[in-house]
Amino acid sequence: MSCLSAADWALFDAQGFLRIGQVADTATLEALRTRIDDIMLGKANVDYRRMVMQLDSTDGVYESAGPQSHGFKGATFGYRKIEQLEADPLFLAYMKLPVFEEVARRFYGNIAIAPFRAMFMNKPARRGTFLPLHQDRWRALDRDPLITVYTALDQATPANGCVEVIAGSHHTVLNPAHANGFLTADMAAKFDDDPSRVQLTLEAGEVVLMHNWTIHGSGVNVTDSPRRAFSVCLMDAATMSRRYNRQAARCVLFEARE
Ligand SMILES: O=C(O)CCC(=O)C(=O)O
Repeated sequence: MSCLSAADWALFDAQGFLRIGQVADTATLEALRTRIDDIMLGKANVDYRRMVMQLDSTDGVYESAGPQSHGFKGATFGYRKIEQLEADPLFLAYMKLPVFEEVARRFYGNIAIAPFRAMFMNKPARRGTFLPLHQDRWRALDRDPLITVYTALDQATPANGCVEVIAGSHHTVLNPAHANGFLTADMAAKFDDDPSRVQLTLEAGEVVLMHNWTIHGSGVNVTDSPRRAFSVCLMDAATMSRRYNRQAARCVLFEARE
């Protein structure tokens, strides 16, 4: 039986994003939060050499966040981003939930589907880095990943730097020349007072499906609690990286079906 209806998909197609509610039970959500905290503190039984870990900026400026590179960078809750969480069994089990396979197959059909990235995004308490408006696309890939499954691990609000999206912006790539889909400052300024700008205030555990071309960004966290999220971008497992001249996938999440 399908978890999502034709009406859900019609709304997704119109908006470029869709809230699908809570997917994990409370215990699973708490386990994911504990696991990511343990990973940040260096206490988790994971291969840290496989994980891309980036420290948050100290001034909120995107360009001054730490390098995005493999390996542990100290026991701190001050990480901005941790990638390759498919290497952690708990996060991997969550990514494999049937509802996410249904979502992935809606975009890719019965082929093998892989995570392009399985990423923790953090706005540490009283910290965070301003994330400028962008679309999730990478010129180095020979085809665009189409769908991201975004799970709020904590409640997300404007005060703690929730994601903002431009509804209906997913039909065109605005700045195809940029390697990572970022808008120019002039392009971004046009959306300052756009009525389609939506702040994604989310409950802890709430899941949002995002078309990869939906323009989005996020602010900083002025509260005393972290705003943690888990974002999984799914792609055709055959996607090639032109930079490395090999398949971009590190693993297959959903095998091709007969
Ligand atoms: O959580 C955030 O602040 C941004 C996440 C994001 O850009 C993404 O998941 O693609």
